Amino acid sequence: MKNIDSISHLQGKSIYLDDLPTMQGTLYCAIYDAPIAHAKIKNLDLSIAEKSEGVVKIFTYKDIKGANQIGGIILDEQLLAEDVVDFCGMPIALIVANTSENARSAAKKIKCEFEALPIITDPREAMQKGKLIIPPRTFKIGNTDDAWTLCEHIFEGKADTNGQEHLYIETQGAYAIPLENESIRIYSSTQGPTAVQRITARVLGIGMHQIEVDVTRLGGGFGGKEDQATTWAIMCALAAQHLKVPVKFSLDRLEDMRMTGKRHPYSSDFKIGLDKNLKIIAYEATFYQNAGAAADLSPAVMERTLFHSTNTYFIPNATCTAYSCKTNLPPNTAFRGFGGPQGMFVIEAAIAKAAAALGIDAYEIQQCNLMKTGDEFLYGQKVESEAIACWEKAVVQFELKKRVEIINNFNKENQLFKKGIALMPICFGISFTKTLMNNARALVHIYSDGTVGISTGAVEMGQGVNTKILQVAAKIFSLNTHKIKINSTNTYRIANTSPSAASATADLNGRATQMACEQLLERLKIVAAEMLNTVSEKIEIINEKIFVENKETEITWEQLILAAFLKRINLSEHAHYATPDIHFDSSKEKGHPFAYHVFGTSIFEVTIDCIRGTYRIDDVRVMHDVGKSMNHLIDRGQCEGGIVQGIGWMTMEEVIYDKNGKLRSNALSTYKVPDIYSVPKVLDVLFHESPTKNLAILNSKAVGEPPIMYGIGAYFALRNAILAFNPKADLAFDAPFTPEKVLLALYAKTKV
Ligand code: LUZ
Ligand code: MOS
Repeated sequence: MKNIDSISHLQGKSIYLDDLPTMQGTLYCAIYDAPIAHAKIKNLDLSIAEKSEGVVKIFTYKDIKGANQIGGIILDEQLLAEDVVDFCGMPIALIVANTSENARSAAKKIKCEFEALPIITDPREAMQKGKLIIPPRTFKIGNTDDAWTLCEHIFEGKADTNGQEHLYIETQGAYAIPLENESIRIYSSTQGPTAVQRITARVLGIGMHQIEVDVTRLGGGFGGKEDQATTWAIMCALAAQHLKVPVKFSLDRLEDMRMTGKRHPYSSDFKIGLDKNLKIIAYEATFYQNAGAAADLSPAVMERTLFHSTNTYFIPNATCTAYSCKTNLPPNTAFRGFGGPQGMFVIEAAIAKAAAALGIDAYEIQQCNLMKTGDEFLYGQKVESEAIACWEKAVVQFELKKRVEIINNFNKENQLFKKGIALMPICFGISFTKTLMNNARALVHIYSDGTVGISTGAVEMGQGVNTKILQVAAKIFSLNTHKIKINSTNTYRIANTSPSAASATADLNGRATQMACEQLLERLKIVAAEMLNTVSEKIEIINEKIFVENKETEITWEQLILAAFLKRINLSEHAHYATPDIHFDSSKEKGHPFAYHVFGTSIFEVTIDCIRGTYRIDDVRVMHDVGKSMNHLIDRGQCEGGIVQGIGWMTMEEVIYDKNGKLRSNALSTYKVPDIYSVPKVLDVLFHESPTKNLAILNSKAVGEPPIMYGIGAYFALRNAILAFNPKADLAFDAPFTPEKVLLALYAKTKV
């Protein structure tokens, strides 16, 4: 089945926030944001701006009736700065005017004096100065201190990854409409409607029941709208509360890039020990996460780094520690993978370092350390592993041996071009790491004409979740998909939602939908049995026809629904699903936090121009664990998109803040994202089918985040190509591998 949105997307008919018809009298926002990364606000002068054309009102924190506090996990972030700004782009004043243009031009007329304070942009410096968001955490298994003596080879090093701009095509935005009795309806481009509802209520000083958040779809989220869509929704709601008129705000691209947080950059240290058979005996890693100026989701992101710090390898002795470091950058936030990729890069760097020193290929180390079922992660969960199955299938079906031979021959014959190959196995835990978030609800109405309307907590952001939910209902009712509609995500219909995140949205909301539909179906079978003088166990509904003991009857779905309606049978159901059997004890840092894991192996081949440092990602081949895919097109799309986004993070996307905390890569002219030309010539995704014990929706495993981590293979393939040219080069692990860095590495000094 195709994505239900594909035709309307193609025709430009899909409705996004900015497509909503605006009501008469709507006003528009702009933000005056901090031009300096850390400073006391000495004198804020709004007088000229207030007289600017079209300006209705300029709000500061003084206008907030509730709390000036938007922190989600920790209450440490002001909506509008009071006395101090602590990152460039921090909102100070909200300008509301009759047009966006007038609001923005008034913002430029605000004058403010600042008294500069010291600026920290480096996480290690922040850690040394004691600036931490939360106390450090350590996950461990076995005893690394004792294990080093058992190791034949020990290697140490440092590995850094940079941030990543979400670059959702639809920028952040919201539209707030004041209703009677202080209620407000907010249309928001958010992954977390309940987060918007909860925190707007806090800032406005009203109850959550006064706030209706409605989301039709997003033009991309990637984590950037899990927490950080809230700010803009509150800005609109705050103005609507005071002015009693609808207020709208869509950030332009530069505002969005400047004011919102990104993927967390990490700087990390590692130490790895292997025995003579290349088994990893011991591993230590220390992660310094650059959280930015407030917690946002950083503690949870840091936690997932620890969960994924050993990737897909069984390591009997591992100790991993993470620090969430407070710096003067915009608060960094969720981004596809949620800290997992940052953790996985470091163990891959450790393996690459060991392989180079031992004069072998990294895949020899990777292969003999893959987890097998029953092996334990450093957080205590025993794995049901598809790691070896995916790896072996990839090696055979994609003919690794032959490819390595071709590449070796090419490198022997060519001086000015070099090829590199790398394998990247992945393992990603599915479930929110906060156990309490793993639940969802669905509301299913069957209307008296036999059509069906479904509401869930899932937000469609292009990932195809609505299509999957529709498939669930269509399958259970055996109903034509045209008779089913997935409605907007709305906090009046579905309450207390978890954000659409953690790759778990289709699992959680799909299971709730499945439960609601199954309850309705049971009820309908009783009605059908009465109509046909039989018992409900003998009834089946197939393609909108009622069957008794496999024999088709004259009764149609529509007739059955009408009959049920006339009998005053309840044709609506609301179901709640909570993932069973998951738990985590953070006092011991042990438990069983994930419903299951997703596995896979990718093979990357690249070619470098050794004169220019330019390169091509030639071929990418992936064996990806899908369980039993319920929608091949959507799952393939998620894999392809994730892989290209991962390649972008690892090779070309370079978020640059200067020492003063100013974003230099602040536009698409200075920040390069993958385009159609960056897509590898060959991008082969094959699906590996695996058992799932019914924790995935219809046994179709989660697919949203895992593929981004394949992209790490691009980094190591480039590294291998460089080493083919300059075998003794002393190379740092410092992603992204931009052409500049590749060029410098090709001619890097050799080790002494
Ligand atoms: N968001 C979250 C996530 O709040 N918790 C998680 O564990 C998570 N994992 C991945 C992506 N978003
Ligand atoms: Mo996400 S990083 O699943 O919002």
